[in-house]
Amino acid sequence: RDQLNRLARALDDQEFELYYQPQVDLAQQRVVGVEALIRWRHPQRGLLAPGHFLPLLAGTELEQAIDEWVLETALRQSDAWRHAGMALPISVNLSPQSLVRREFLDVLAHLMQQHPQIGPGDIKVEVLESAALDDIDAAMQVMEGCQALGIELALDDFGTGYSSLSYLRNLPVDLIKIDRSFVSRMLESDDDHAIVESVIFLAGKFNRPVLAEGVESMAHARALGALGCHLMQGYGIARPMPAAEIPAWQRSQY
Ligand code: G
Ligand code: G
Ligand code: MN
Ligand code: NA
Repeated sequence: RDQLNRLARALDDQEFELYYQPQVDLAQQRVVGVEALIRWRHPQRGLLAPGHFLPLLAGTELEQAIDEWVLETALRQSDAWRHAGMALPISVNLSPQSLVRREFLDVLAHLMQQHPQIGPGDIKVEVLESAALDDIDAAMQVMEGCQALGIELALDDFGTGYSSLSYLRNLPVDLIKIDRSFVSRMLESDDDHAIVESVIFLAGKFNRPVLAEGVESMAHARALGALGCHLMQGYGIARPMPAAEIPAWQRSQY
């Protein structure tokens, strides 16, 4: 209770921030987008990662409010980067409950109306397969509603859930993200390497682009490139950073 009140106050007091982690296409040597990752700038404890506060919010109304805040902040950032001449698609993470709430589509449609410059593919939503599992009919409706609004869908943490294969067939996702746990271990573990290789193969069979997260070094990047996966994200490429640092980072790269 107390903790929830404190988090509600943090939202009111604008203590949350979005950091952005670049996603690149190493074959084409270009930045393809950024993933928005929430942080809490706590007045006493400093910058807190989501693991310190998101779990407290699971299933609450405050969690819905934070999803709205994340979307609104990302939409504003998208407008700002467009005005600065940068085309940089932004992926956002939403709570599992939003994915299965049909009312969430109204919120989303309203937000998109307020940002008419935002075009198809400028905003992506990352979906956890575990969230879709909660209520598959509702999830399908929300996902199709997103796509109707020009919002693309990425399947996050792919490979960690139970029904990955049937999801790949049924869910209308535009991109598959290989979970970082497999990618970060792929150089030491034959098993993890085999999982990464299989996911890349499978995504190809289903005609879905695939992005590897948790690319912690250039050795990881080369190993992925050898398997035909060129879309990547990870500490070996860039850490999540404040929006203001993205333009300089991009100039320093390509
Ligand atoms: O940024 P970090 O690596 O600490 O993120 C940890 C987890 O928190 C990741 O699984 C990520 O998907 C999740 N996460 C990060 N930002 C957000 C957000 O804005 N909303 C939600 N619901 N989850 C987020
Ligand atoms: O589950 P999701 O993909 O949304 O999680 C993103 C989280 O992963 C962020 O909190 C981000 O800080 C973290 N992350 C990003 N790149 C790397 C990496 O190369 N290694 C590790 N261990 N974590 C990473
Ligand atoms: Mn994610
Ligand atoms: Na992930």
